[in-house]
Amino acid sequence: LQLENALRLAIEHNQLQLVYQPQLCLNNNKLTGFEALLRWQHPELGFISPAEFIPVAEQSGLMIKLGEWVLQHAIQQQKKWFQQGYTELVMAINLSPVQFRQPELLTIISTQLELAKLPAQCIELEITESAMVEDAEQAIKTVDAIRQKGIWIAIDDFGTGYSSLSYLKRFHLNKLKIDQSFVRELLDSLEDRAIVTAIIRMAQSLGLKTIAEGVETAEHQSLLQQLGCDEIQGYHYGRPMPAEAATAFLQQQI
Ligand code: G
Ligand code: G
Ligand code: MN
Ligand code: NA
Repeated sequence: LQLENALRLAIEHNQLQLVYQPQLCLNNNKLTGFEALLRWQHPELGFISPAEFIPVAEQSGLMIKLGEWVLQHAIQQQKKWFQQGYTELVMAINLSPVQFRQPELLTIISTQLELAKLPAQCIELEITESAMVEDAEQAIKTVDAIRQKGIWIAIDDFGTGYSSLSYLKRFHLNKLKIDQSFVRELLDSLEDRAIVTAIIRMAQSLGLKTIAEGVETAEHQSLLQQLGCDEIQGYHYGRPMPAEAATAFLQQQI
């Protein structure tokens, strides 16, 4: 409850921050965009991880407000970059299951995009498998409505949820984000290599893009490239960084 109240105040008083982690295309070695990630530095409690406060937000009903805050700020940042001429960049935004099931979701996103005068292709939504298992019929409709708008959908933490693979057929998705738990020991573990290889092959056959997360070394990157993975994200290419640092990172690209 203490954390819940603190979070409510933090949202009201703008104490939250978004950081941006770059994503790299392995086919042309170019930056494709950034993932927006929440950060919370509490004046007394110190740094609190989203892994800790997102579940609190989900359980307390704060997630809708927090999710709107994230959408608004990520899209406003994207607008700045778009106006600076980075018109091909994509901003990946995490959606919690509660947000995904919110009936007003598409209206909120459309309004934010219109306010920022951004085309829908400028953002991509990351949802987890767990968002799709409950009420699959409704979830398919939501995914289709998002896709209809021209917004891409990536499945976050792919391979770690409890859902069956049948949803890959039923949902019209764009991208699988291979969870970092499979990437971490990719060089040493035959099992992880087999799993990652299989995910990439399956995605290719289904016409889905792949991005591997948690890529921490050049060796990981080069193996993923050999395996046919489309994109990577991780400390090797770039850490999550505040907007100013992300802008500097952008400007260093050739
Ligand atoms: O950035 P970090 O690894 O600390 O994030 C931990 C977890 O919090 C990840 O699972 C990430 O998806 C989640 N997370 C970070 N930012 C957001 C956000 O804006 N919305 C949602 N729903 N989850 C987020
Ligand atoms: O939304 P998602 O569950 O994908 O969250 C990604 C999380 O992984 C973020 O919290 C981010 O800080 C973290 N992260 C990003 N790159 C790396 C990495 O190379 N190694 C590790 N251990 N964590 C990473
Ligand atoms: Mn994510
Ligand atoms: Na993930």
